[in-house]
Parts: sequence; C-alpha cells; structure tokens
Amino acid sequence: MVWMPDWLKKQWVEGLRPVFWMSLGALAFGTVVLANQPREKLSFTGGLAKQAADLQYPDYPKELKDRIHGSFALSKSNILKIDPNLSQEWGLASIGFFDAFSQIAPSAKPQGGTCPKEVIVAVIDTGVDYTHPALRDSLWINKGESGPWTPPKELADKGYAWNCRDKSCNGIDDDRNGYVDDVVGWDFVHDLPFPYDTHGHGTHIAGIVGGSAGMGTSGACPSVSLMALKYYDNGGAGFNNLSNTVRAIEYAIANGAQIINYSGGGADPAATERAAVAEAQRKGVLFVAAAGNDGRNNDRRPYYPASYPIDNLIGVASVNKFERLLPSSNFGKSVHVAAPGLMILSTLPGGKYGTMSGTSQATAFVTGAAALVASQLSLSGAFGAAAFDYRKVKNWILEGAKPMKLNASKQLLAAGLLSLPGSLQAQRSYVAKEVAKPASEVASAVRLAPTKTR
Ligand SMILES: [Ca+2]
Ligand SMILES: [Ca+2]
Repeated sequence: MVWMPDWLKKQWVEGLRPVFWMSLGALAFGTVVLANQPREKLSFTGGLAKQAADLQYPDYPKELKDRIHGSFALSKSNILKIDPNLSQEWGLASIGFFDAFSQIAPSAKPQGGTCPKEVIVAVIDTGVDYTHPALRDSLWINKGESGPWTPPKELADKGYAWNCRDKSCNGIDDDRNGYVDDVVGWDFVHDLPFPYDTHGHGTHIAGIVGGSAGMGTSGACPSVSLMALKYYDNGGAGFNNLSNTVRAIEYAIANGAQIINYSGGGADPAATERAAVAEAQRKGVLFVAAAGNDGRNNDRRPYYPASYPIDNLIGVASVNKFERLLPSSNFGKSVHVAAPGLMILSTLPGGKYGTMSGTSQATAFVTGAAALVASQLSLSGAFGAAAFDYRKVKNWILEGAKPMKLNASKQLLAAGLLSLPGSLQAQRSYVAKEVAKPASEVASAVRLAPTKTR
C-alpha cells in the first residue's frame, strides 16, 4: 500500500494555481555530492548548487542571502501594522491571537512584534517557498553553514574554481552534521540543501506557524525560526515518504529544533517513526501532529504519528469558525486539542496567498501557539535546549484550552479548543507558583523578566 499523507488525499485546496508543479521522479543524481561522504572525497565538479539547478528551483532571494551571509538585520515587521488581509484570517482571531499579543512583555518582541529567533520550529512537509516575502525572514539559518568563507589553498590546488565565498554554497559540510550546505533545512526527497516547495502545502503550513506579520497575513508566532524539512515527494512511494519523515525528524532533533510540526500520517504504525518520535521526546522536543482527516475516532482506529502513546505528542483536530469539529476531522480522547482548520488564509508559493483546510492547518496553529508561549521563557535570557520543556509547553496549551461546542457523537477530545490567552494565563499561573517558592527551588528556565509597560 502506498503511504500517503491524509491531507493530500482529502484536503480541499483553493488558490493553488500559482503552484509550480514539476515531475520529480525522472531526475538523475549519480553525480550528486552525497551528504555522508567524508570531506576529503568531496567532488567539486558541479556541486550541489549545480545539481539543484536541474530542479529549476528559484535562488534564495536577496534578503535571505543577506541573512545567510550575516550582513543584514531582520526587517522590522510589526504586528501592530494593520493588514487588510488579516480580517480574512478568522483562525488568528479564533485562537485569541490579537488579545494574546497585548499580554506579551515588550522585551519579548525584539524585532518589533515578532517571535524570538531562538525558538526553532521544524516544518516537516513538502518544503517551503523560501522566496516568499512573508517567509524569507522566518527561515531558520544554520549558523554552522553560513557566513564568509575563503577556499583553503589545498582546495584551490585541486581546481576549486567556482564563485562561492560563503559556507552556504561551498560544497562542504562545514558544521559536520552530515549534510552539505544545509543552510535553511534539507530536501530529503532529492538529498539536496534547497527544500523548495513545489506543492504548496508546506508553504501554507509555514505561514500559519510563523509567517511575518504585516506582509499579507501573519503566523501565530510571527518570524519565528522555521527549519524547512522537505520529506514529501509528489511521485514517491510510501516507503520513501516514511523513510524521509524519519530522517527529517532525526535532522530536526540533531539541529536544535524545539518543536516539530508534522501534518502527514497514516493508519499504519512504523517502528522507525515511533523510535524517532521517542528520540525527540528524550531530547525534549515537542511534536505537534495532525489527527487526520478521515472523520473517525482515533481511539478505535489510530492515526500515526499523532496516535503514538508518547507524551511529547500533541494530536490536533480541526474546527470551523463556529468552533464545531469539521466532519472530516478525526477525534477521540487520544486527540488533545482542536484548532481552526477550514479555509485558512496563508502563504502559497510564488508570493501568493490562498486558503486550505484540514487538520494540517489546525496543527500549524497549535505549533505556532506553542512557539509563542515557549518564547515567553526567552525573557529569562536562558532560552535553549535546557530551558525549553515540552511538558510545560504542552501542559500550558492543554490547560489553556477552552471548552468546545460538542457534537453529539464526536465530543471526545482530551482538552478543547486552542486558546492563546488561556495558555499564556496557564503559563503565568505556573510561573507565579514557581516564584512563590524559595529561590533555590525555582528553575532558571521559568524565571520571567519583570513585565514593564512603556
Ligand atoms: Ca552541514
Ligand atoms: Ca557548506
């Protein structure tokens, strides 16, 4: 059986005309510089950039290149900007996004209303349009593969001649993580460092999680660091999609993601996938996964990875603007929370915007909300792998959820509807309790800076 993400089978898609479709199956990679080759065996004839050129993916835009080169600060997108399209985005209003932002201390908004870059969210999907104006500021930049670089003499002697003077394009695995020139993520379908989205789904998800505010709409955690990991191949067999998923999860864990967003899945569990999610759990990574779009009870017929009994998972159902579960949404006690998922406006490839529906979109809202809530911990100045605690963030998301209007036969959800203000309140209550304890018992990770108003 060909394993296929449910969103691909069932998702209603609008506005995909600009999506750049192409055949991905007939490409030859015989001369690709393999990521796992020892450095001394690297071939510099051609290089990854030239191989990628065969795919006709667009080049990084200037703004992203400037960030990769380390020569340009982030643009000052501002959540207070009034964007006419925002009124079309009912999902943000539904989760209390506009109310929530007024609660966040000014010091948490270093770029004038954006989420801190220290929060890294891996979007494991069909890739991301890294040229999109609302996403190019939101991409994670691998510091180990960015910045100026000069070819050493021994390479020059071997005939290294092409015009690259940056770690992001030198054909070398500078940070030795097993992937050459992986500056914004990785394309696991082609084993190339350009995770461009030729489908549309991943770009849409990325925009909901962390698109820049004021550019057409806004992500729930604007301009957070999005690690673009492309696992899905339009023409790929099930095994490859599963294998790519596992590799992408492992990459996310190894390269510092605190949160993974995964909108795919299927009815069959896989030992390798389960092990990867468990490894994420051991490393403290939160894993937000779609409950699936089959309209069924996951307690009886599980949907993986959302249904693995691993406590770093948040399974997400989808609702409409009347806060009713979509008929297509899976449900069950093993599904934790519901979020907006019908006709959600977000980014599409080619600088476009459009609506898509399903538990995928709902999942992205929960991921963005988790990133926003987690980002509040950065106020302590101690954000990092040790400070991010998926248990706390998950608890705040679930405790802060609000009751749902119940469907008679589909009322089973562990918590309720995603609510950003509710989750921030749960976090504040927790912090207040921690602060009341003797200083010796207060973990540094939960210390909040004094809230000041200007
Ligand atoms: Ca690398
Ligand atoms: Ca490199």
